[in-house]
Amino acid sequence: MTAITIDSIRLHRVAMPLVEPLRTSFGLEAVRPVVLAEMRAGERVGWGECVAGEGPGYSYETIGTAQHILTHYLIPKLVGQTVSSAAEARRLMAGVRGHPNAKAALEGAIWDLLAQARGVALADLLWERYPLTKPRRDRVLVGVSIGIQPTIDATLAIIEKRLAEGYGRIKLKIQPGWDVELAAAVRSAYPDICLMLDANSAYTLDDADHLAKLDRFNLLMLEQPLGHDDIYEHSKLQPRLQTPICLDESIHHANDVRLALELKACRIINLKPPRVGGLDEACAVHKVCYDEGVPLWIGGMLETGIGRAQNLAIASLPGVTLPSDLSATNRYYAPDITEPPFVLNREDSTIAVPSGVGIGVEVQQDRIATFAGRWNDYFPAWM
Ligand code: SMG
Ligand code: MG
Repeated sequence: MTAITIDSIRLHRVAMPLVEPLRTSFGLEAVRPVVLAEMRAGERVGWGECVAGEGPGYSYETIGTAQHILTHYLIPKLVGQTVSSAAEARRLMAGVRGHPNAKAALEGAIWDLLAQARGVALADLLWERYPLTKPRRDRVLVGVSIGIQPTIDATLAIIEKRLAEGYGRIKLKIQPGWDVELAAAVRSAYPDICLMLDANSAYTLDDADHLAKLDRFNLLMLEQPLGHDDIYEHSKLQPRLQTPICLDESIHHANDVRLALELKACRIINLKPPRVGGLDEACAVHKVCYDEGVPLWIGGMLETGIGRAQNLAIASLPGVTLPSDLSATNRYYAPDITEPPFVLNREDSTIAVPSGVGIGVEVQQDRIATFAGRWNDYFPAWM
């Protein structure tokens, strides 16, 4: 087994302005605060990304908690250690409860280093984690996520633009007051597109009859309608809907998937590696879905090229059967901090999985310096 010795870990804080801000039921993201982990092992450098937001809107983690936990608890546990698998690194970090986004940033850098040490692409290393009989893919099916807009006409205009770019699956963010009418307008303009909705926990079980009105729009799925940490009430909602429920926020590890399936709380799983604590647990979630034949896709957190390369690698696994929230670089950042940019293959709505060793993209240190210089303009409270 190839081992790496972690010599140093340095955090970089970058403020990344989004090309197109994303409004969800929990708030507006216009500039993403990103904490990057640069991990050195001998001559090699591995990179990881922390996706925690500025505030605790999507999950309880924030850029403040992530920096605190990384600096004072996680990094000291890893520096100087020799590991031959991400699972070993996880065991070293296990004394820290929770904080999956912070852990995932470090684990991502470890996977990058392990893949480099083996001389393979990250996607190949992930494929080897559990026995899988089917091969991995070289390109993955992707869709695009569209935030809450001021008007339905504005939404229709963005959908038009995204379809013209070649995206074959459209996801719309919804919230109470911005749901049935929106879906009806979009369906009447586009009767055949692959369409799904994401509520980011904006409803309660009392809204079940209202949510059932969405059934007539032939939606691919309805993502996380109820509580951000709930599985039980989703199991009460799913039988009242024809539309498949997909759980996002509520899934923190493979056993949450097992529980959700046992309770029939959903029919589809959204897997975000940072939400489950990193790529190792992400492989475990993938394995459950692969074995059980449960439809699975990879969610996005507006990652830079570092996190996106890692998400593409896991999206290449054979159990990922639905389009993932992995859009082209130009939908997020101009420029991004990695090269080359990810481009959409418009003929089949796919993006190529990086084939180089490690994460397979080149991190641009000069751009990190530029975006780090903008941190104080946007996030002065988080020095
Ligand atoms: O990375 O393309 C992307 C964003 C996809 O809509 C997206 N993610 O709940 O699934 C989700 C949201 C969370 C984004 S908040 C940063
Ligand atoms: Mg979601």
